[in-house]
Amino acid sequence: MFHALLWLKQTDSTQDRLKEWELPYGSVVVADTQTKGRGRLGRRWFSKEGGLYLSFLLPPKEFPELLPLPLVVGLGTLRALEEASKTTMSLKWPNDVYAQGKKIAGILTELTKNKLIVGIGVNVNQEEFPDEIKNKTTSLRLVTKKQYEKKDILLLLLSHISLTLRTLKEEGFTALRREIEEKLLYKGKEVKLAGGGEEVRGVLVGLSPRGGALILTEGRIREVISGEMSLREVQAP
Ligand code: BTX
Repeated sequence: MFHALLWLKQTDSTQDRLKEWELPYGSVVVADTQTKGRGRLGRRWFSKEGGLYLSFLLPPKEFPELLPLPLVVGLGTLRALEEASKTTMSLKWPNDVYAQGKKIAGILTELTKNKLIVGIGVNVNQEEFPDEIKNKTTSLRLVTKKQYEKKDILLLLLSHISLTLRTLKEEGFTALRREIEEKLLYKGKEVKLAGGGEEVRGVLVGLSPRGGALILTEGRIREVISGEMSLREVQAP
């Protein structure tokens, strides 16, 4: 699935390198630091030395369903990070990996006319984060007290992600749904999904066959499919 690798010292955003450069499908761009790393909806992704920042290019025709994509790439990322750290982690719908209740990796998917670009930011060796995120962020180093070779983490990520993407392409999301549900952060908990002027509050019961979040609210199950909505746990008063 992955054929070529470009490893840059610094760039604006690895997403934009794949957007602007005409590289073949399967190309991977990695950077040691990014000056304009981004998350969803124009949010910032802190991309200092020590983290792993990568994007890869997929043929959009082979992955027509965008909703499950970050979850499926997230599952590959989670399997790789669990193997590297020998700890268990969770997936937060729709696009983050959590370790010890804190964000350790995030996935961003962007689609242009003929390019499907998937970006992953993984906190690997960082020991500190900016004030605004430090209480809700962690890294492999903080979790295990060990230092990692980013090259080893990259190879683990690419091998696990090519497996989960192949399963998605050949068997569909339903083949991965149970495993993702088992890893789902806040499953069975009271949550709030907010965004785009809408808010849904209820118990997160699982995932729909197309990758939506299923929320039990006012006695019925609602499927939330907007990847623009952010999930939060509602703390008991
Ligand atoms: P997201 O929109 O779900 O999460 C962004 C939010 O995460 C930010 O608003 C902030 O609260 C928090 N955050 C920012 N930086 C970090 C960090 N280093 N660790 C943990 N939390 C953080 C998630 O978006 C998708 C992120 C993808 C990043 C990759 S890096 C390679 C590629 N290039 C690029 O510009 N983006 C992607």
